[in-house]
Amino acid sequence: MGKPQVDYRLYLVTDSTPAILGDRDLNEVVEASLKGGVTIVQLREKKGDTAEIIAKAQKMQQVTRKYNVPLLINDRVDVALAVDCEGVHIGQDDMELSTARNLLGPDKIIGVTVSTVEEALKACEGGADYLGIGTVYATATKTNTKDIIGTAGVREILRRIAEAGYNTPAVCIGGINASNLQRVLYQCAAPNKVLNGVAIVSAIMAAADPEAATKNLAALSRGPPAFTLDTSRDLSADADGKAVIALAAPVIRRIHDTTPLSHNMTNLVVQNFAANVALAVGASPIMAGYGEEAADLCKLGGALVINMGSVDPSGLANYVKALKAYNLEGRPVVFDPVGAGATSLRREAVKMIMANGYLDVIKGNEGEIKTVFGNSKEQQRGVDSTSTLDASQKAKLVRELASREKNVVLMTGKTDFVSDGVRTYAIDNGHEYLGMVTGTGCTLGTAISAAIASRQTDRLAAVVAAILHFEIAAELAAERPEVRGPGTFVPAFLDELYLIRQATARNDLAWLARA
Ligand code: 3NM
Ligand code: MG
Repeated sequence: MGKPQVDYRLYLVTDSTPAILGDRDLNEVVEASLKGGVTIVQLREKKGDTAEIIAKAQKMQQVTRKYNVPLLINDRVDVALAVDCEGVHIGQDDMELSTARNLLGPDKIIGVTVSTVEEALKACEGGADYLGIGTVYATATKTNTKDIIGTAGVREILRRIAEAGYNTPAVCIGGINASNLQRVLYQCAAPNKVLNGVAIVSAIMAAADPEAATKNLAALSRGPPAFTLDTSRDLSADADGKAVIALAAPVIRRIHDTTPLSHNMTNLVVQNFAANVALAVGASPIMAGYGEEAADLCKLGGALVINMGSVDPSGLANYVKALKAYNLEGRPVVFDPVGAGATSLRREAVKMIMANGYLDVIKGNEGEIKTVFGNSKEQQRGVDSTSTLDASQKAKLVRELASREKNVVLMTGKTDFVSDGVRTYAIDNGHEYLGMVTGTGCTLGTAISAAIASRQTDRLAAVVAAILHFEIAAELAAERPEVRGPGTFVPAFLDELYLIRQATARNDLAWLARA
């Protein structure tokens, strides 16, 4: 007979607890999901007598057979044997894979939950038919999970098993829903191995209309994510940067015309300055650090800045809440990992933030970007930047991080390096006064948020526009006769940000000749 060919694309894991299923009938919800396009079903019953679970499995099998979709049983090899369904899914605390295989024989499907590279390699070696990798994002459905590994953790597992020569199919699980499904598939992809699908509980089981929810998820799992269309490949040969510079004026004009919301969760030092920079570039600032508020604010068409300059544990919880709200709404997020390597709390914060959502832009100095990349063993001093990399190493680092995160990465410094993983630009504009005033790096994050909130197409071009606007304003301000140092520089800088915007709105682009 042999093993059935399995399509893992949209994997339903059932949950009959009242919090998820409500008062609906389990089989009716499963049938609706099958109509909607679920490709494999796992019956997951954590409570109940054996006879009861067997009865549930038999009933469910009538439905899955009707749709010709495999049925697996969570944990319970005995139940799978009793009903002769297609296989089981076992966790790390369940029966050994080899024992399950001996009991079930070669033709049954055995999936294994893994959350580390070691567990994954062991499962592949032991002949698992597929891996369930998780937990991707924190989820209310399962709170006793071992580890939140984020898309970066999934990608690392895929990369390592492929390197070891295994082609075992894999799905990921934990917090996947319609708002993040495409990002998850996209971000989890390693250069040598992609995910075969996603496993979902609540986004289907708890949906008001499970069939419609599944249809939507199935469609999303097929199409390319909208945000990838954002990277215009026709700029990939833009070696001298002319094409990207030409996009700066439309970006700035659009901020001017649309006044996007710039929602800042930022540090104590720069609140006022960042709000003034937002106003000067034509955005509407709100400084709101309370995570619950993000559920409303994310609906206003703006972008979020998470600047962890004054992070503490409650602040971190707020960032994660806001990040999820913006991700859910599909609105952009700028992450400024201030002082990322300086303390263990900050390193933990970077990990938590990166594991809990998608960041459209990551900006930081060399030390911060190194920490985000994960290869920095040196402890940063305060939040000042120290430099050890040469220009080509910096370009390589931002390109690799952007390519890994599928986003835009900006490393600030005397020369800024910015990349979307394909195109990488070095920008030499700016003035030393920017380094003598506190919060200029942070407020650049605010300017970037305005640009990506109002961008129409190219995300990298929007970031470059914000950098040019900001740094050329600094040059023009520093050259003013009344500016004699960092103190007089600040008001002149705000003026120049404003004047550049006004000039650009009139299509006077003389300032851009400095780019
Ligand atoms: N296993 P939802 S997370 C059943 O990490 C399960 O192994 C997990 O539920 C793991 O799709 C999880 O509602 C629950 O987030 C996933
Ligand atoms: Mg289990």
